[in-house]
Amino acid sequence: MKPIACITGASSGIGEATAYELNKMGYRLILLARRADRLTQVVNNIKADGGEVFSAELDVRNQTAVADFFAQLPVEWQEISVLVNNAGLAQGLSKIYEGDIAHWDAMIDTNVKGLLYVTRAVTPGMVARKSGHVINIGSIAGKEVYDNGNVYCASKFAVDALNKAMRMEMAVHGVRVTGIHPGAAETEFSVVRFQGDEERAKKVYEGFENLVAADIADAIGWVVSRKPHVNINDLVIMPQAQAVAGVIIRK
Ligand code: NDP
Ligand code: 8X3
Repeated sequence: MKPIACITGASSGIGEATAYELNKMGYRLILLARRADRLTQVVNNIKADGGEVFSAELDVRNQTAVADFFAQLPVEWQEISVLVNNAGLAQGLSKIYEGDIAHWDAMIDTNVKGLLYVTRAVTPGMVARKSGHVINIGSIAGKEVYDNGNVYCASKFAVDALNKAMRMEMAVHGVRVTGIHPGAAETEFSVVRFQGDEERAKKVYEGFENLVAADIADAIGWVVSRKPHVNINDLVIMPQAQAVAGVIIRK
């Protein structure tokens, strides 16, 4: 039986690219996201490529829906080997004293609480089977704070802490845990951050060669294919032109 990987936020960007990568590597895929139409496109692409997929429209912020979804998985989809905690977003860029409370709630509820809800539902099986691999998508924003990034950075610092905590607690049960921390990757991330303002989003990636989603998916593929005794703890992956979070060398 082919191993199963579950990817949250698989309807675009890094999650979508990771779905294609892990399909190529022979995983069966559980793909989750809120936008059913976009998820269906990804599922169709994978099926056209001979892959096996179980997908669902799921908002990781809804704890009851998350718990029910995993509790009700068909038996042949229950043994998840790889969990990619990828669903996440930034909302806005502003001083903390001018911040939008709804943006803060969305980031904390998705990036921190959503990741926890999914992890709580999936990892008991890994612990019981004494095997599995959790990949947490953090960010360079979880390693360095940048101007106006405050709450997004805080949410990703929390992911960094949870990644370390998971590894500490699950190593004894044979479960691997890896944090992947990208710098600027052109996905729908900035369009979402700027509430659909595509012009503003495009400017973020002007004048340098940004990362693309496939660069991160490639790293995830490498991480999960190491020998079982090897755990890649943490990968910080940056565009060559981005020296630190807030410094991009533009031509
Ligand atoms: P995208 O906006 O392209 O993808 C985000 C994905 O997350 C979408 O599939 C979206 O699906 C999903 N998502 C968002 N909120 C929820 C939710 N409540 N429930 C379920 N799924 C959700 O951006 P990226 O691919 O860039 O982002 C993926 C991850 O990478 C995020 O955690 C982001 O913080 C992180 N990251 C991105 C970087 C970048 O520069 N792009 C750099 C560092 C980290 P839907 O809207 O359909 O629910
Ligand atoms: C995304 C990286 O630096 O664009 O997490 O906020 S950054």
